[in-house]
Amino acid sequence: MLKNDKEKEKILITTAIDYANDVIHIGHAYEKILADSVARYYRKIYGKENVYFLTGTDEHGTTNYLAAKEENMSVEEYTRKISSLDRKEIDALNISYDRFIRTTDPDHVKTASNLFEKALERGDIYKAEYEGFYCEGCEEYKTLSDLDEDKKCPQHPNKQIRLLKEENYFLRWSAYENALRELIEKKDDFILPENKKNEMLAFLEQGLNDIPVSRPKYKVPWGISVPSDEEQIIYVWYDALVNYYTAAKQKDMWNEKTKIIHFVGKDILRFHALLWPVMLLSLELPLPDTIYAHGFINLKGKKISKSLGNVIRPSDLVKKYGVDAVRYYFLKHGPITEDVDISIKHLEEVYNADLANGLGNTVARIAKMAERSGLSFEPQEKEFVWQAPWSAPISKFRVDLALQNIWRMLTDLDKHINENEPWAIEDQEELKNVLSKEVYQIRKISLILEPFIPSTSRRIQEQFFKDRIRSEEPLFPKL
Ligand code: ME8
Repeated sequence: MLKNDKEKEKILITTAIDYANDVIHIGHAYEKILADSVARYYRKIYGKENVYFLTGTDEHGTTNYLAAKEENMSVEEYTRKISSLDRKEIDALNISYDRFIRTTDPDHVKTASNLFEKALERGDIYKAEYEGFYCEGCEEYKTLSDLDEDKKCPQHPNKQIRLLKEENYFLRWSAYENALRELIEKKDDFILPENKKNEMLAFLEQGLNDIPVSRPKYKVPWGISVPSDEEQIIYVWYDALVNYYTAAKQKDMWNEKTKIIHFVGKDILRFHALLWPVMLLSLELPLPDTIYAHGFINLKGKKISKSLGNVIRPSDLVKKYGVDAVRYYFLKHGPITEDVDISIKHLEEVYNADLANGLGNTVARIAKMAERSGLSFEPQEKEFVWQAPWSAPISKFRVDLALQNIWRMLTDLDKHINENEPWAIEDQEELKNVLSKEVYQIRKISLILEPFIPSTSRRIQEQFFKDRIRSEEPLFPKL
């Protein structure tokens, strides 16, 4: 067994929950595909019932409120609509979530207000006045050094920065500075990839000030009220982060027996690595095991955004190339560690090289030779080789490297075919011997492909796990 693969009984895998201000694009979708492949992989190791995979929508706060206003819709109606369109997008990608949580779900509203009240009772949340620069895009107060020369947020240059002076509830963030530093420095794999850890430590070096965790209702009318103070709304990040706990608690999965893994984009690592642990520490709740921060998908060097008009919806790609081609492309070439620039041209090149030629061609060759031989190939046990060298990189969530290993296995298989030339073997016993090895290997590969390209994996299994193997339609017709 590989290190770290089964040190706990259960596993909880989450993605960030997307703002319901607009339907998700392929950037958001990348995170879902990545987390989905990891969840599917771990279901094989831990058993289906011991893995819980959570995704959803983040529906409160100014971002969503203003988007609804712009569309002249009530915010309830608007966020319901976007949330359901998001869900269609991720369903198109065959994402096997166990729950799609909405922060407007009654159980979440209750949990978020309960946790807030508890922290208030314990004295880790207190009321005071605050003055500062607020970015409604980030839903966060900024210091002057966070802003660029003309006092705009570098992430949201189109949004106005507001100077706010208001009464808020504050979280005693500063009291946890040392605890956070120790956590980040000492806890193995707490922040991955490794280089992101230093970014968080550098942030801590600047020192932490207590931060507001509520906004006055007359300014932000859309959110969860502070139960003991109806004039205040819980800060959207405090509310949103609690979603993980809301869902996991119900399944008895927010505890020391469960390995908790959050997948997030690099822009929100800070909230997950520095704010969320403090919220949990202040309530004496268990901490996540890993926060994995991936990079950004860009198009022609530019951030994907509605205002730039370069948004691509996952479902449109799926319609054109098929779900597994889209999953494969992003898993193999997505921003797992650094930002990547993607293009339709590159997607099509990868499709032809790795899927039509690589996998598709090898499967077709073996099926054709097995059919022609007239021989029978008794199916092996569908026993999965999960903890083999090919899967080692998954313990650090490097699914791209795992796929590289699987494609190396395919190349070796092709080499085996070319070197043994089964089409030229006349001796039936020898032919059976050579082809059996190849059939065995493609069956094995079909099984290990399941977490990444589940529909294709199933198609190959249906074709090969029988005595008489037949040629079928190509898995990935050439473009
Ligand atoms: O941040 N490439 O929501 P969000 C890769 N609601 N990932 C991208 C991306 C891109 N081009 N664009 C966005 C929020 N993402 C909060 C999260 S969690 C408790 C609350 C990723 O809709 C982004 O990094 O702005 C984040 O992980 C996720 O999509 C949702 O972004």
